Amino acid sequence: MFTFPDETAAALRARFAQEGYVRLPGLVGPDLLARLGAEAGRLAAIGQRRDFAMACTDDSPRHMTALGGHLIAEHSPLITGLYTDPTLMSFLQNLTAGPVIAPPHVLERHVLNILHRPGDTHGAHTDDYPYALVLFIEAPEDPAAGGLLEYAPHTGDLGALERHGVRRAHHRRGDAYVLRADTTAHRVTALTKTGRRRTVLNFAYTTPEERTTVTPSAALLYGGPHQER
Ligand SMILES: O=C(O)CCC(=O)C(=O)O
Ligand SMILES: [Fe+2]
Repeated sequence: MFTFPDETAAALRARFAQEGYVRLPGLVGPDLLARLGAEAGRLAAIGQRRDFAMACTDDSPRHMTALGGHLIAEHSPLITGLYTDPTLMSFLQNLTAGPVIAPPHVLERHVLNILHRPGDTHGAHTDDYPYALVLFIEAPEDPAAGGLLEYAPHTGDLGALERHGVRRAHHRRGDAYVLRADTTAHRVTALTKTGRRRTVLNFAYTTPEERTTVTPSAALLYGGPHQER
């Protein structure tokens, strides 16, 4: 079901600590990818279109169809099962060198983000919880079509994304990555072409020791009623 990188745990852990990011090419096998594609298609119908500027992240833009963890918990045993998959959990614990657990609110645990129109983007932010595992169900093959992850290691300063040294990563369907999401400013570049889609699952995890300050961002993007600005 999952194919983990052919690298030692120590090497991956060192890279994750240094970069706040590790790429997991081809993590999701073809059978699971097909099932997730069908599931995302079904779920998209109950997702909500979001077009607004997020006040608590310097008014960075959100343009996408999004589905929060509460709806996924209600409608997708497949996704909630993957979220706690023992092989995934033990990979994450190895990578982060410590226990990982689900955040307290189901809304934030597993979310589906669908960029499907030119200009669709997930603007600059940090996440509330430390770790994000992002799985690509659909993605443009061509980096010129946008949907690239941009991130700035070891800073929550969103301005760092405008400066020299910002990292940029292209992913294909079936790929995944892990991000140190609370201390790495990040965003997804806008789709540039019609007919391209970028659909990801974001699995959020925290640790037993973590004392998280929950921002309004998840409720604004995934909750309802929506507050347009
Ligand atoms: O789509 C991505 O690659 C990132 C998603 C993200 O940053 C988030 O859902 O918080
Ligand atoms: Fe994020």
